[in-house]
Amino acid sequence: MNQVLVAFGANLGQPVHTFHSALDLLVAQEVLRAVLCSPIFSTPPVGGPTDQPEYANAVVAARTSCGPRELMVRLLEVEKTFGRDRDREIRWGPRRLDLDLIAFGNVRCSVPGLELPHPRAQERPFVLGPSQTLPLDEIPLSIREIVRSFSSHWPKEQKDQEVFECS
Ligand code: PH2
Ligand code: MG
Ligand code: MG
Repeated sequence: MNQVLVAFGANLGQPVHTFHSALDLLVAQEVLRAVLCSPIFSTPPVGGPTDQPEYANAVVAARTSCGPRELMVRLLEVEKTFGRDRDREIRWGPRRLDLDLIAFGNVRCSVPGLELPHPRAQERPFVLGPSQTLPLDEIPLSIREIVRSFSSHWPKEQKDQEVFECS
């Protein structure tokens, strides 16, 4: 079983409801097991149009028997199931569900369609802040040190933006 970290993001529709339903589906499909969820936070948009709504963001640490590429494919399918339409959206613009594979065990790779750990994770407070709420030994090794050393930079005002406790 591989240890993985998946980031959830959304700022259209009902993000909290979408996160719960998408996670339920991934567990029902046995794509993710033994899941641990961060709280869901409300975060200001980073990049993209400045007038887009705030995002809901959370991370899930889990185990998977999928390989990295299969897991990516399964995440993309679930994004689609919950109304993501990549043909009609703009880069870093509003979306119904974004599921980013942040890290997969100790895997480091950079090939088209698969970069691990996620190349922008280390500059994204909306990924590292929620990750820092989980036990460090549940965070995949390839990103653990980045999550650990980020703890002091997660702004207090964003910590206070917790919108829903995941159960
Ligand atoms: N995702 C992006 C671009 N900007 N900003 C926030 N706050 N949260 C996100 O999930 C997010 C973003 C591209 O995937
Ligand atoms: Mg993303
Ligand atoms: Mg994405």
